[in-house]
Amino acid sequence: MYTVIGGVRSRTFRVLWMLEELGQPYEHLPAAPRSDDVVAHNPSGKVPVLLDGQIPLTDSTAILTYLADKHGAMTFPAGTIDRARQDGHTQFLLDELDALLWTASRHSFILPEELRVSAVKDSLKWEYERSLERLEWRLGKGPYLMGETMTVPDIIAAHCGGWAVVAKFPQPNGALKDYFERLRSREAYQRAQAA
Ligand SMILES: N[C@@H](CCC(=O)N[C@@H](CS)C(=O)NCC(=O)O)C(=O)O
Repeated sequence: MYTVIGGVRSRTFRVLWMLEELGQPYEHLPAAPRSDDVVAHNPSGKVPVLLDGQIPLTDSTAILTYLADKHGAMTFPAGTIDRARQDGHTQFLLDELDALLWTASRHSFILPEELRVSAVKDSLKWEYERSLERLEWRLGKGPYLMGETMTVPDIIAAHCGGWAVVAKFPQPNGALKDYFERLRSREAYQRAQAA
């Protein structure tokens, strides 16, 4: 049995969505970052944490990859060219979407107030807009980043897209807007949100 620790309005959502896509049962403990329930399994206090039985796993991308490999879905097999391309999309998203959004969050409400530099958000938004152009190029004809098969990076992309709405970052048009809407309209996405 899996236990997912972390609130739905965090990167924990990625794990909940993946488990819904895989049709795997899980329990959800919506604990706040740095709370005792989180620190007990992850000394950094960060969420998500996935308990596979009693074993804690951390870091959303590692968890998604583990689940996809273990259940043989939402991924191409390790050691294939397709997997290398899939992992390239994942790394791009972490470097060029997730990192920008996370830096903006840190300068909004994570860092001690005296260390926050609000002005940095203008350059992050500018960079994010360029990242969206690159993502559209990577998507090509779609419907998913890896063509007909939905995989791990699609979950990260759609999560970052939703995060960008909350963070008031630039929003995509055209094919990329349709792509995000296609992912958000999935039943598994809706079920994860209801968590
Ligand atoms: N790379 C990690 C980042 C985890 C992370 O920073 N999570 C945030 C919530 S989305 C958190 O717990 N922040 C609390 C903190 O930084 O103290 C992942 O993808 O899981």
